[in-house]
Amino acid sequence: MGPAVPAETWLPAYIGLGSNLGDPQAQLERAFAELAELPSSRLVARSRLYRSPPLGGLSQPDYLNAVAAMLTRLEPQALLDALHAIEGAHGRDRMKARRWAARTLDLDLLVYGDLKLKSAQLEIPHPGIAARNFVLLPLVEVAPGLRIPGLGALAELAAATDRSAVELVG
Ligand code: A4P
Ligand code: MG
Repeated sequence: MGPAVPAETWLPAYIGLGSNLGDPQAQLERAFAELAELPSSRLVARSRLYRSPPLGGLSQPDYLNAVAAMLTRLEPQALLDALHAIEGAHGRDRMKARRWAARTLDLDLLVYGDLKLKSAQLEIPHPGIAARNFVLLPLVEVAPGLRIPGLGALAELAAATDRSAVELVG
């Protein structure tokens, strides 16, 4: 008998995309195409694009944000490494950039299956989700029934979030 065929465990993962430099709309379009090419992964759905002023009151251009729904067989750290590689291909230099500085492309791993994880490299769910309308609105678009580990029903969080500063771009 040959070796046992490993069970195919495809898990849903949600990626937050953000850009406020170098033609953000083009950056996000390219990032979606690159996410669709990730190994052992499928791009299942993509949200529309949302424009909002920078969080944190820094003087920098407005952001465009979106969310990608994936199915993946990659482990969380391997998926994050792949996201960092895509960021790098968009000219983002993590060594030089200051935290919360303007960026050509930021990819955050928002949710990975039912996983709750907190290590030095990776926190899942991403700690910013509940406080960020520019994450909640595109996320609920692609995953209206999602329950976020530790946070509960996404639809309730999205319904309660302030929409005033977020503009749907399309
Ligand atoms: N890291 C840990 N957990 C995760 C995760 N779940 N997903 C670590 C992605 N990365 C995670 O991230 C810093 C470190 O977080 C990484 O080394 C990774 O191992 P980073 O992307 O290098 O730094 P950053 O993005 O500058 O910091 P941070 O805290 O991730 O900032 P955010 O939360 O990404 O915020 N305003 C608007 N309107 N829209 C935005 O998208 N984004 C930011 C950046 C600020 N203001 C914004 C927006
Ligand atoms: Mg980030």
